[in-house]
Amino acid sequence: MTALTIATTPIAGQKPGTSGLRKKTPVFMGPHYLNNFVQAIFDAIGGAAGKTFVLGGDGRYFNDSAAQIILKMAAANGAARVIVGQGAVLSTPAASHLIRLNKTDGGIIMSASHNPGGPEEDFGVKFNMANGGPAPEAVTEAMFAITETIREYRMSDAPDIDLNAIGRVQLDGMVVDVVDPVADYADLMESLFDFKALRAIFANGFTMRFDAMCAVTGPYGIEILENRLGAAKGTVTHGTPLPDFGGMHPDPNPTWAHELMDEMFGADAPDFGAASDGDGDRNMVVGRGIYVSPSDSLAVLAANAHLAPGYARGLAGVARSMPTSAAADRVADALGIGKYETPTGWKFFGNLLDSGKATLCGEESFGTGSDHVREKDGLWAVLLWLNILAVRQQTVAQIMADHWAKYGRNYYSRHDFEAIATDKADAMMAALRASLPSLKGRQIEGMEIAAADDFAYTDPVDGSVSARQGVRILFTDGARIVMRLSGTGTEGATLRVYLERYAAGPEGLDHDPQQALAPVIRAAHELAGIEGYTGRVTPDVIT
Ligand code: VG1
Ligand code: CO
Repeated sequence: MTALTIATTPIAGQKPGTSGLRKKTPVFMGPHYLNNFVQAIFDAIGGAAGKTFVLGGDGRYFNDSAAQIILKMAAANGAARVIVGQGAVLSTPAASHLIRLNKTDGGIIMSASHNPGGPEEDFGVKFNMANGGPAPEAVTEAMFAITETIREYRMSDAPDIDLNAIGRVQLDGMVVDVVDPVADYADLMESLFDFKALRAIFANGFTMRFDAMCAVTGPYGIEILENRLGAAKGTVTHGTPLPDFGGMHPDPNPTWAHELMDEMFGADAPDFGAASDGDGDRNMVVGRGIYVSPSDSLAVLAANAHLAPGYARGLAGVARSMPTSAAADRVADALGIGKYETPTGWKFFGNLLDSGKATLCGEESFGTGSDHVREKDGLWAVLLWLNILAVRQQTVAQIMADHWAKYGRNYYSRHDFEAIATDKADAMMAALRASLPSLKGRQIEGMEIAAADDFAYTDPVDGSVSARQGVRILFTDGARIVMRLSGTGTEGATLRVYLERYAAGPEGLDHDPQQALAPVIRAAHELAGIEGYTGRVTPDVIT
């Protein structure tokens, strides 16, 4: 067995987006494509020699062969040891946990997350640092720069190893530890939540549906909910991970998790419903007859986290991405704790979590997490909700009503316009950005614009600045429009329009969000000229 040095040439477009490099699977499977990017990862972090990494993915098509390539490249680059989930599978939060638990130098996660999988769908790779969190912008930019000049990569010619057998093997001088992907993660959950109380509610007839969407959380959900907590067999649906997610779009929102929505709004709905995404870091929470928006979920979790043993000491602070509603800010203010507003993408929470400024973080895109790992964590959010339900002995609908009565309600929705021609989307955003300086004071739909800008973030820990993170239009009554282009899509451009309007109560807290937001939606279309630039009027996905 030899470590070979293989000549290559740069491949255009290997620029990581919001969360790693995502491309169509055939692109990733093309000659040298994965190899160039993996070499760039190792080079960008100062080489792999003597280091230990974690490796796993969400099990989508190409996951297994990609793992063999990455292992052989790690070996040829001199890595000492790689910890791999059995079958090359790890949920993103479980990978983050293993990086931290084993004090490794980082990890490679193979996933395109909520994007569909399969031979013609999407694949992705990202690197997480020793803190367990996604590489910050400075590191992903270094990777991209290396892909633009790369001339060679190193890879062992050793044969494939058996990733299905748990245990230790050698690969060209490197140790490979194949581990149970679920056990350590399940233990971590047991250390944070009151499993005794949760077992008691299930024993007393509490019912739940967890839709794993044929993605990575199936085995995690079955082990934790059914085996450890005693929820009825069949509580977890779509629990067998499939390389193409059974043809489903593994994105837990009302559109793509419609089976769960139908059940939760039907006769005989369970008490609680939830779903997770391709790689297990997202969550959708639904009560019987009530959908909980992710922004509201973050606020409710922040207000009630102290009811779970892992957070009994209270929270240091709450962080949310800029497009996420301000509902969590109201809770932070009431608790007298810190609140932070970051750009979209979990990598921006890392410093706040590492420095102890924030304990809970969340995004409007069905992501919530805490300082237990450095990724958002779908099952964690579900378990925290369960713990809160067990202590409060109320329904989800009652908890939401109480929350809005106390804090008021931030009506919120996101409208996505997918696969727009990139030049049209860029032209629209450019015109919108150019109009920002003239918007202040303008009246529209009976509202007055108080401010308009392009969000820039200065990290309070390391001082790094991230500019152009999304256009914000703020109204004097607290309403808000945010617009940005997606950094995770693989086809054309996706325009995300984030809409928010605050109702203080006590009246008007139970409207349909789309109706409550109607003037804000009309204002967004008019201010950006969405139809004129893109030809689109109706969003593809509303969450
Ligand atoms: C989207 C979400 C963002 C999230 C990212 C990764 O990014 O909006 O909040 O952090 O996906 O989530 P974008 O750039 O497409 O808006 V995951 O679960 O796909 O890793
Ligand atoms: Co995900």
